[in-house]
Amino acid sequence: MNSPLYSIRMRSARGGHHLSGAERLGSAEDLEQLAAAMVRRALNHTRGQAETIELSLEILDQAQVRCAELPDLHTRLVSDWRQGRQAAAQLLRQAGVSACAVDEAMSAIGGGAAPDGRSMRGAMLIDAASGQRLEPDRARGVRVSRMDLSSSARQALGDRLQVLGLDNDHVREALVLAGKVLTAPGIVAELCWSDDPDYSAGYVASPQLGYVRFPHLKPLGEERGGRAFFIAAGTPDLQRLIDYLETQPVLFDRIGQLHAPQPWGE
Ligand code: WAQ
Ligand code: MG
Repeated sequence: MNSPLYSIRMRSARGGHHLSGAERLGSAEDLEQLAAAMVRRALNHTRGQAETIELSLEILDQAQVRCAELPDLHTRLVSDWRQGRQAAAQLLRQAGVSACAVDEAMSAIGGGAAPDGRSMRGAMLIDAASGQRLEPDRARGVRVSRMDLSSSARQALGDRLQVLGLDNDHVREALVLAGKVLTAPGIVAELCWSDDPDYSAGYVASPQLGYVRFPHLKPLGEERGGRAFFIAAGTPDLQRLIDYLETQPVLFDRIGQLHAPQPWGE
């Protein structure tokens, strides 16, 4: 019998504004180390040193934990963020997102999707056909949590990412988050780029395309980033989708294929 899993979540803020967050799963003996790493991270963040750090830990109902496989990872090389956004838009269209929904997502993330013009704490939900924003709270958005890699999958992923020069927190965490989003009912695709000023990469993910990263989706130094989850038109129960994204525990115990970078347009 495996030892019970806990969810551990962190959010940090400075001057009343969200700085960073993190979410992991671990057994009781992992929790001290995970908490210490989260605190260290909040105090050494490129967006500033945290003034408040909230940690929340809770045991999960083991029967609820769903096991899953990570999406395949691709890197498409683009020369700058403008070409990156064009390429990302093209993939989103291919995944079934309408042109107006793509435009809505790109301009919202690029301009700061929260009402104060900053980054949101979580993700937007966007109707993939109409482009309408559906998340109930435009500052908070929807925070995906309660997902992680099993220890053997973490090891395997680290080994494979290292070969590609991609073994960093951004890639690991984004792949796991996108992986959980793709298991949710009614998700057509996801678009993301980081809100960290020193990290310009982002990705498009969809059930057919997998996780497709672009080294540039924004200029370096830019702090506006975010996420958009595109929802199939007419998804009947939005609240059920939000509950799934926020609370359903998902443990990735298998990794997908990790492909070497390829120039966009080939
Ligand atoms: N749930 C929903 N939205 C989130 C979450 C979450 N758990 N965490 C962050 N966000 C949203 C929020 O609006 C942030 O401003 C935005 O995403 C970016 O978060 O392959 O580092 O943690 O090289 O800065 C993607 C590319 C990196 C990785 C993404 O995101 C790669 C990244 P960040
Ligand atoms: Mg960030």
